[in-house]
Amino acid sequence: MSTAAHECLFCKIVAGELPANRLYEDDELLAFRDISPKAPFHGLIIPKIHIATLNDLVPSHAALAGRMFLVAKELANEHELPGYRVVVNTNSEGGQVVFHIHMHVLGGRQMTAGLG
Ligand code: DGP
Repeated sequence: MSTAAHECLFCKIVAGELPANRLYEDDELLAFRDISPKAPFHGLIIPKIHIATLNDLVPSHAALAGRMFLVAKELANEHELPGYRVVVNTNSEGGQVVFHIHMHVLGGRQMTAGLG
């Protein structure tokens, strides 16, 4: 399933048309708190451009995608998370609900071993 950029929830957050508790921003990336946190710290990192899913990444996105990991590390450091988990749900079968690629960063509690 894909969502046109003009009706995408996360594009609206990027554009400032919907509020979000922003954690990090640069020219290419935005991070904000998840509205329904699954851990004491639950951030979402997104590219500002509309990319629907991990399957839509192409080689020209490599630096952008790599920088999402660097922002995850920065957020973890800034929020003093000794350990954390990053997750990219992909497609409905992978638990993806919002079709604008995003990296979940979860921490602030003990994560269970394994991924269930
Ligand atoms: P996923 O299942 O991977 O597509 O996760 C989407 C996440 O997005 C989910 O944890 C809840 C969060 N979310 C959905 N709508 C909003 C919103 O309007 N604002 C914020 N901050 N988070 C949202």
